Amino acid sequence: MVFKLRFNLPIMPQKVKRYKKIALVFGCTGQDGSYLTELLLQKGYQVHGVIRRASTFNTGRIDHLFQDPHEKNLKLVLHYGDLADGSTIRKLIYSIQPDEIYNLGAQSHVRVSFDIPEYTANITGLGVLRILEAIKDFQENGGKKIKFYQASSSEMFGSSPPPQNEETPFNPQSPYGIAKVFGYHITKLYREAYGIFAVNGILFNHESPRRGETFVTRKITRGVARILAGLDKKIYLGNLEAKRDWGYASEFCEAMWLMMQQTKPNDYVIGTGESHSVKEFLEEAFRLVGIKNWKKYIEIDPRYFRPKEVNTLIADISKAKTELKWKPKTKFRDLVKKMVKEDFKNQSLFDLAEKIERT
Ligand code: NDP
Ligand code: GDR
Repeated sequence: MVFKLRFNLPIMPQKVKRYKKIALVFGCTGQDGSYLTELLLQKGYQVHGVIRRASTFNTGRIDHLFQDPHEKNLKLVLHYGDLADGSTIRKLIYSIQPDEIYNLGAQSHVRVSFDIPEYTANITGLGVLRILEAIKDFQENGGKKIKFYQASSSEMFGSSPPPQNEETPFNPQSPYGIAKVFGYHITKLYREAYGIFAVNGILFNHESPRRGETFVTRKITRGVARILAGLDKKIYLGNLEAKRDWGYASEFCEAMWLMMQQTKPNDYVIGTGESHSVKEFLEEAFRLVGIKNWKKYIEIDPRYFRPKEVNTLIADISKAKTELKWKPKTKFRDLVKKMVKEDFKNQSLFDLAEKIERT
């Protein structure tokens, strides 16, 4: 039977299920999206990823997972879409009928959100509502239950003193943080008002060799590698005093999946419980290559200061430890090492990369 709907989109009967579950991932080309897609494929899911049309290739982080669309029984299927485009989001949900939707898509750069606040609010904030509305509509019209994960952020806590947990008040300090607070509340509202299985993962900073090159950790590890390769003389940075709770992205994606496997939907803080300053990150990255006087390679450029800063973030992950049985494994020093090593390989500094591995 085919149900006709007010938006004229039919809910087609489900095809024979070949996969354990079907997931739809917004932001599959990002740092987290790539790790999550890997994880879901390993778990036997069919993954549908939403990619943005761009004039250059933007799938570098998932190229190793790519399958020729002409193959049969595709495990990874890519679709064009955009969080600004509600009608396509709706179409994707009706045609794919996923069991789980992960929204990792966002204009995710805090500093840039001061330059493009309206766009950030539209994508990072309203984008969440567009997905939730489509899920609500789908379910109200006889579609199956779909679980929803929202990538919420420690930036929502902003100036609230650490440690921060699920009960800490939000005091966001950027258009990005404010857009994420909207995403958080709208997710909670759709859970409570419409009974949708919708969860917020409130994730603290998490990094990896796949981290975007303009976020501070990757800027530093890439910068050190480029200096050692003779390509650059300095790294230009902003506020070195800010403290962040930095974890390893791949492990954090496991926490996302765990949240979606609980019997009841809930919100969870995910982090390491340890905080380090940008300065400490610099010290550690340069220490790995035997440079003590790192200051001579750093120049402060005011353009990287933010109109308002978040000083210190430290996660209290008691709830996730108890209920999800999740805890971080990678310590700060190992994270820096992992990132520096990969950036050395990217600059073809293989001997140095090996040396770092042995330290
Ligand atoms: P990235 O910036 O690496 O990835 C963001 C993803 O969103 C990319 O796939 C990007 O596509 C996509 N995207 C951007 N704009 C749009 C749009 N208009 N429509 C559809 N997709 C879009 O972020 P991370 O992987 O680091 O983070 C994942 C999510 O988690 C984000 O929502 C981020 O705000 C949030 N978060 C991240 C934390 C972190 O420390 N990494 C901590 C807490 C929350 P494209 O590749 O084409 O640019
Ligand atoms: P953040 O990460 O703003 O915490 O957001 P980012 O790496 O951009 O900044 C961390 C801290 O470093 C300081 N800093 C600089 N930052 C950048 N990007 N570039 C610089 O040159 C520089 N110099 C100093 C910043 O001022 C800041 O204090 C990240 C993103 O992934 C968000 O999407 C996510 O929600 C939060 O983490 C949790």
